[in-house]
Amino acid sequence: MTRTVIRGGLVVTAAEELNADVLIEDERIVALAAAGSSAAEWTADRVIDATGMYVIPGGVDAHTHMELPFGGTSASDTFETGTRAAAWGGTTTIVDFAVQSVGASLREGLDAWHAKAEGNCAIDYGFHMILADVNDASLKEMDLLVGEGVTSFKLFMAYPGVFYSDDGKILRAMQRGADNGGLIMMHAENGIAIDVLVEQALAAGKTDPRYHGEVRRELLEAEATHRAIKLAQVAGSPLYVVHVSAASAVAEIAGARDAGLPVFGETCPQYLFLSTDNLAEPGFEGAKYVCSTPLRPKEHQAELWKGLRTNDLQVVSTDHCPFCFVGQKELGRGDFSKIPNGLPGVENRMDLLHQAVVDGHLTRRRWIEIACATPARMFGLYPKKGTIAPGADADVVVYDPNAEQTISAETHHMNVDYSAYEGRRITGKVRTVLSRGTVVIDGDNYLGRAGHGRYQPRATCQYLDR
Ligand code: DUC
Ligand code: ZN
Ligand code: ZN
Ligand code: ZN
Repeated sequence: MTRTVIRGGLVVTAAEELNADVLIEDERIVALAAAGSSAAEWTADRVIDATGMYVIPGGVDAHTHMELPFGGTSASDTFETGTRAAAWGGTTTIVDFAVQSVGASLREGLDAWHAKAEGNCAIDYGFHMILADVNDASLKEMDLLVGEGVTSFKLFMAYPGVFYSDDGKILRAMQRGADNGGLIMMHAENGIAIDVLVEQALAAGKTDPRYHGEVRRELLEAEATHRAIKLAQVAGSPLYVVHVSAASAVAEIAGARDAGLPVFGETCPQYLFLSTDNLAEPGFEGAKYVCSTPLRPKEHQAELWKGLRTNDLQVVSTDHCPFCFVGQKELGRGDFSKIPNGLPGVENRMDLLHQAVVDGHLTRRRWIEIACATPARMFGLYPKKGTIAPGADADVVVYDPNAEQTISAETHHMNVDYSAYEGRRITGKVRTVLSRGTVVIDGDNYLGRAGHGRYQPRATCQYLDR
């Protein structure tokens, strides 16, 4: 048995902050004790000095797309490179999206994603399932997947002809989820209307990246969010709206919650820190910021921060889906609709949200709540993941709140040739990362390995009685 003690730090969880030492035996946290109490007698094989540091749970990023095939290419981070970058950024669990292909079973999709991930991940991982072909057989398969720990299912109101489901299919999947405990996650944008606007924009010669933001109208995010909420209400199903970017969509979610409905909302760092100003950068630079839902005008940011503070939004995940500028984003030169959708971010989330603490948008505990504890609870991983407590996995980050760093593609570890946050100054930096008791990041050294990360079957959403 290996005993590790983390001494002298400020332990921050979603629930409390305390000056405490943390005792780890092998893969688990076994005790916390106030500095100078019984902790003084703990013997250890390894002592990590956390004086002046925060000791926080490893981040849980509940929305990533490693190796996602999209728009004729594939997201540039593999499970190996993407999970290693996540570790560098203080994230110790990801929940990635396995994809059902049209005409194929859920099982085939899930098996394919297991094959991509197994033996390659630096940190622990689980899967959601994208339902791209809702039919009698795939609805039945949902029950089986819930039984084996794939307890959430993403549906798309966007991308006709690719992932899109019509309202009837959505309703049927929601009814099934209401029955089997699977949480329905929704990409809420009216893709049918958007495709008309895309065609009209291109016909009018509007081909630059900034038109991606213009055709994906805020109204069409709000409308789809509203419709998804009503469909979920009809089905008696909870609903988790992914990557919320529009203030009016936040209002729809807040209204539903105020009415007592089990509706949850996620936003992402790109919507909190970037805007349509980035999409309008000169030349083809804006392509770096093409994702869906799209970036919005700056005014929306205040509403997203407010939603996070009032708990109308509960989770910040990245929707990490990187495409290199050279050779991938460039596929859309002369036609914004051919720019692969997605931004890199899995490595930056914990730091950006710490910057939000420094800037006064969030409290320290809320930082941990939206980035660790709530995503773990939402997706059935708590308290194994998302907190620092006896019995929890020893996924622990020693975080230096005073270190200064500058985000840059020159120094990041994601397999992508640009950073969406290039040049941004951050106060705060990851110092040490443990994944199930193993030190994977020690200062400037990577000590992890592909294959350390283990598949995590998940319970159903822990905010709902079952
Ligand atoms: N949005 C993105 O930006 N990328 C992948 C899929 C999605 O819905
Ligand atoms: Zn989406
Ligand atoms: Zn409210
Ligand atoms: Zn996504």
